[in-house]
Amino acid sequence: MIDSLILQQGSDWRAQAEVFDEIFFVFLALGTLVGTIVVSYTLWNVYKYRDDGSEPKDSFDAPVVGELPTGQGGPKAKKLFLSFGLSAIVVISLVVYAYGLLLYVEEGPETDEEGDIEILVEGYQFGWEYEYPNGHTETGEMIVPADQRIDIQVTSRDVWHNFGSSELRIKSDAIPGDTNSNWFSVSSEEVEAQGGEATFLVECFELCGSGHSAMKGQITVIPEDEWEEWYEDTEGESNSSRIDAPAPGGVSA
Ligand SMILES: [Cu+2]
Repeated sequence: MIDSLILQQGSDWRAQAEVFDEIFFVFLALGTLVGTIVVSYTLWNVYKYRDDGSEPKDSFDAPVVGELPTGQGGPKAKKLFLSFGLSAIVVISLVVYAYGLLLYVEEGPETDEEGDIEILVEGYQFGWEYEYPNGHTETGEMIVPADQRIDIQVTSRDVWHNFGSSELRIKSDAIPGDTNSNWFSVSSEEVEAQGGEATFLVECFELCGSGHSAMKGQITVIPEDEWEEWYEDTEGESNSSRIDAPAPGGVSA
């Protein structure tokens, strides 16, 4: 199920949403399994050691208050060792597994530097402005190609905002004078599935003023060749407009 979602670009390319969905699924499955075993074992013992009114057998080794169930050999110690060992294996495996995936989310997939697209995201009261490497700016809608790693540098020109898209599982603080890096990537399969243009809602996740709840934007993902055409056109535009006036906005230092 998860394999089919993996991006085609390279075998180790996975969108953040896929990684987080996998972590959620693994924790849910293991939690359900362990929970079922523990509850079943408890109920079985409740039944096995129920008070049926008869006298306790002499061989029954009842637990005593203050007794530590260790180091005495026999079945008790074995059981303790087994449950401790299993718990440790499960917990340590989960930590290593989840931490490895989170490191991947932090750093993002490998790219050849040429293909990297870095977009400056600047929040303001109340909207989002995107600046492309060629200086072109868009307001509200970020247009990006499919099958590419998109790097974003998030900042703000006034107060604290938070740039996020729930569907893409990305979220970054937008703080004046500071930039936060993040990345995302959408496969061409996803773009095709949404009819040649995949759209994702962008919202502000930091209460920033009276227009906060309306501070929405959109990430639009289109096929790579279409995007390149669009991007070349923007280059012409921004070059001519840059001569008339210096580019407004941009990242303030
Ligand atoms: Cu905001």
